[in-house]
Amino acid sequence: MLIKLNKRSTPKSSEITPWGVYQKRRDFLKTAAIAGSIAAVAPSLLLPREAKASAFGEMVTRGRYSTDEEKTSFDAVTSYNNFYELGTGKEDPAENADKLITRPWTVTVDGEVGNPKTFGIDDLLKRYPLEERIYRMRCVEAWSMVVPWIGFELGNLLREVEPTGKAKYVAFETLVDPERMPGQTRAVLNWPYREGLRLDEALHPLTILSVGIYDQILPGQNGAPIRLVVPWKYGFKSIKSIVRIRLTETMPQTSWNMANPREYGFYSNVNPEVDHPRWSQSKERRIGDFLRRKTHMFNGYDEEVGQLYAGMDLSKNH
Ligand SMILES: Nc1nc2c(c(=O)[nH]1)N[C@H]1C(S)=C(S)[C@@H](COP(=O)(O)O)O[C@H]1N2
Ligand SMILES: [Mo]
Repeated sequence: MLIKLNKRSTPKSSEITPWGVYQKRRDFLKTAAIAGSIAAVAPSLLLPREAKASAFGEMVTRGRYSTDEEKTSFDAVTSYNNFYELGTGKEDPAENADKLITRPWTVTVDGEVGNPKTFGIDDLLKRYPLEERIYRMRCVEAWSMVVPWIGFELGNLLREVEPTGKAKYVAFETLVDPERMPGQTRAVLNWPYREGLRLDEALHPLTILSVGIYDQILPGQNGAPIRLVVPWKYGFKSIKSIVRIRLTETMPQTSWNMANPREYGFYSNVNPEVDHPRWSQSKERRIGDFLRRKTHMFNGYDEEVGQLYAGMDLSKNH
């Protein structure tokens, strides 16, 4: 069986049809691939190696950069969340996730690009190669998780819209719709939730747009239908339920920086040496563990991303 959906992430009826259609398309592609092999094309060239079954069909490959650390349980990843649009408590997002209807859904990519586009979500789900990336994630609140994301490199999407020579940053926005996002009836943050990256950070191959976890479509509480994942930055940079991506010449505003610039900077790289004004960042508690562990520079991804910040004072650019 290809579609294994946990009860928590069971899609609304509005999602079942597109997924059913999508699944049939995948099955068709597989059949076509096998037919192709009869016409003397090696099947290994058509089907990815290490492909595994998931809600996405057998098209997801184990990506590079995955950690082999023990994964945080599906239950913990989907029941202990920060997602203020669905409530400020850790258990609110799972409770309110059924309100977040994700069809129809579009993502507009515009700004300093030669080829601005609006993508339908079902197109985006099959447009680029999907990979499983098992990443360490660390929240500024000093807890961490290891999450098997399914997604694709943000760079694939950005290259397709052809950034102009002026593009230096990428700004992201979450949906605004108090009916689907009941937390937006309160002004706890300035909606829409906004985040931003420098263009070179956005183009780094570690930076992905995620559409699933644990072989399943992304549950609402984790940012359905599509969210950013930037594993060397504090969790809040990984913006959920994205509807707009805009390339800009100047540094974009971000929700947490607007709310409290002293506590949250634009870069927000995981850095055990630069404490949050109200607490230390040198240690973290992995969800499920009892004892705290050391926090590593750039969340342990320093070899991959350290160069991006050569010559920058990271206590000023925190
Ligand atoms: N739109 C939106 N994105 C968001 C948030 C939010 O409140 N709204 N919270 C952030 C924070 S603080 C964290 S730690 C991560 C949590 O992601 P997870 O629930 O999938 O672990 O989402 C981030 N993305
Ligand atoms: Mo966070």
